[in-house]
Amino acid sequence: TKFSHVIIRRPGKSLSNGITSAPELGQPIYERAIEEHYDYEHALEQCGVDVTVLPALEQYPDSCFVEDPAVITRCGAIITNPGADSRNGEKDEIEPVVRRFFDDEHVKHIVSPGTLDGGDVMMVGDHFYVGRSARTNEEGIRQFIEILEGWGLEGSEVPLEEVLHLKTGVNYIENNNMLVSGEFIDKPDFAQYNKIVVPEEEAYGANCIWVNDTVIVAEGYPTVLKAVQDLGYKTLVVDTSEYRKVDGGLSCLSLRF
Ligand code: CIR
Repeated sequence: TKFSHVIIRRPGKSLSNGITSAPELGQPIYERAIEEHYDYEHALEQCGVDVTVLPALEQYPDSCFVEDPAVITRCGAIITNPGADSRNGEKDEIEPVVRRFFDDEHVKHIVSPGTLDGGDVMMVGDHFYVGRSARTNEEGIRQFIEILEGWGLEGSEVPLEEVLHLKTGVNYIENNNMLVSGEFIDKPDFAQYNKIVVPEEEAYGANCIWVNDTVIVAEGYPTVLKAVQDLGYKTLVVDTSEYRKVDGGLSCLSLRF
């Protein structure tokens, strides 16, 4: 795997009204969120990818989390049908952007009653693990796997019990290495990988991204950072604490392909 493109979208002031499971963390502060977003952009640039920056969409508070309305594979793109009502319209905003990179034949859709959020999809080579969550349903997964198989790729379902999205708790950083936390530590689906177990108090830090042999790690998760460095990766650290307040992290903030 090597990525050449990344798509990100600036947060809007409405980010403070994003969906959250952790209101006790307070609302994101726009000025800080923008600063963090610039830092994220610059980290990506250091990984040798071409970064497309989209403008904020105030009508969709969670729209900076571009990972959810689309999944991009090496064979084509899938526009999802996001499972949260307030986010569903984001699919129509991302589609024209995705079409800059793929022709008609290579853009497919998840359609109702199927729902799916890209945050529930984890790519491991040509295999895609798909979390069945509050956002992603059985029919969405069925359609998704059917599209993958049409391209010679494959997928499998992973039922979720605790976390919002699959990648909230498990992330693949290539070379057979997988960061696992909470409910994913003992899941048989991931037994074959070299698992890096993330301690409970650093669970948020499990959401790292691999971008061309550099792993970007969230700031403030020293055990995760050291474990990734000990595996021999180059690392970059980015503060995503404003996004954490609305359940967002490093992977949600970009589409990488
Ligand atoms: C949401 O609840 O949809 C947003 N507040 C956070 C989305 C995070 N996205 C992701 O994990 N892929």
